Amino acid sequence: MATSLHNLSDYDTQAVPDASNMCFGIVVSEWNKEITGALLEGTVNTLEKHGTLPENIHVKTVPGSFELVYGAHQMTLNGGYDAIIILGCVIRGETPHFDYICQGVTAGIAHLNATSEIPVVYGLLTTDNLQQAKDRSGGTMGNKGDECAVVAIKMAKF
Ligand code: DLZ
Repeated sequence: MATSLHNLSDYDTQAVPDASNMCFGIVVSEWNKEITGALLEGTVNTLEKHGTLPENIHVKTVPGSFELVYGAHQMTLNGGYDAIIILGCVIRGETPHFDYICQGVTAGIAHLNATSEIPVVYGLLTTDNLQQAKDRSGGTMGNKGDECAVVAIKMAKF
């Protein structure tokens, strides 16, 4: 959880394994593209910062966050990845749709982690408004994409 006490881009670089021999799959949602594009940029930059080759970072897009589970599942079936990262942003609206999407994606990714051999990293921003999403995709709270990249590298090494 991003709080005023924790910046999503702050981490101990010494504690991150070398990622030069690792291969990652990223599934990114087109909904709230301004935000998910910034998440993707942070993720890719941080993976490369720790040695991952650009050709070993495979990015696929899906229409919305609800489709992230399907995309990640397909990547686990394809194999060849050390870890998979999903990136999405769901912003609360006036209907319960927000809750259904968040619950569906969260349960789906948890299920994949419990049943597949490849770790799937949860990069879903769930915010009350656009400003909170901006704050967490390269703004005042850092970038969730940086955090996801570090988690993916650590889980690949697990
Ligand atoms: C329909 C919908 C709504 C209302 N809001 C969002 C959102 O804030 N973020 C997001 O990633 N996707 C949203 N979607 C689209 C759903 O995730 C999904 O693509 C559609 O319900 C079709 O399955």
